[in-house]
Amino acid sequence: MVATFESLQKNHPCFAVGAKNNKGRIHLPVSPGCNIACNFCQRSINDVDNHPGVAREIISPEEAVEVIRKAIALYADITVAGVAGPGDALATPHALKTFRLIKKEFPDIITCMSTNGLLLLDYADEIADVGIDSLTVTVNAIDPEIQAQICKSIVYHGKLYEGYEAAEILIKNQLAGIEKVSRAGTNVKVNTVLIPEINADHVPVVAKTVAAHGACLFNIIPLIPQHNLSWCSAPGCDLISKTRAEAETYINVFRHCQRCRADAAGIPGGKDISRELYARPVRLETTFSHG
Ligand code: CLF
Ligand code: SF4
Repeated sequence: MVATFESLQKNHPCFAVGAKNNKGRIHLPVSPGCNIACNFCQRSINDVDNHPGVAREIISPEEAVEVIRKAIALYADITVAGVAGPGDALATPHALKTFRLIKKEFPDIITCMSTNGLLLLDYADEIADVGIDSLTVTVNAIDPEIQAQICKSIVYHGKLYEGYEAAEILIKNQLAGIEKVSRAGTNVKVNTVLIPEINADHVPVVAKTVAAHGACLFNIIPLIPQHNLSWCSAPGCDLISKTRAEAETYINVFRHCQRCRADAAGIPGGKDISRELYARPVRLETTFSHG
């Protein structure tokens, strides 16, 4: 039995509609690889950058169980165990394996997975079978012309697709996947990166469309201008507020996003305890991100 939307609003920090609920989450960096190439994504292994796609280390599903045990002992308010990268949670099998172990060891903790949605339709049945409570799908556009400016390419079932063709496949799979997992009872939140020069006017249409496909919550994430989108601007408060208000006519809107690292731990925006849980980085930087 997965958690209800009402219980997530009280117990999941990223489902608090309205005031913060001051619950904590532990991110488990078990997913190193990605199957798409977002133009804003800057992935790396380090302990200083404070944005999605960054972790101190990559851990195994078995190590993740021990990290949760330690995190709960250190910090009683952790209610959610999530996988948010540093790559895509469905691009490698480690996240689903981790959640199966978590369900056995910690049946009361809320399980949360974040994905770009390329493989969501393929894994919808397994996600339902594992009993993941909340799923975040990052949907940055539902128009392939716009999406093609945000994501350069995808690798789907072993084949590389670029530009418009890649965007069409990604959007189709995201929407069909959201519909399928929502129907199966999983709570779906959609994250949309707000990019003033590319999708600002389009974000309300994304909100309307994902709501029609079953998503229950929408989170607008301001762009961090980096990598191939370093030429774009970070949206200002006025644009963020206006876009959130427009989106809210279609779907509940989450307003407390902290653009977390893939190894974040504690209450989002509060004291982070990840330094006490993860080792210092040992691997070299690569390019690439998530929320
Ligand atoms: Fe982590 Fe994401 Fe789950 Fe939350 S974060 S996988 S839904 S438990 Fe939350 Fe962090 Fe924003 Fe993500 S504040 S970046 S929305
Ligand atoms: Fe992959 Fe996420 Fe980076 Fe996009 S933002 S390339 S989905 S890791």
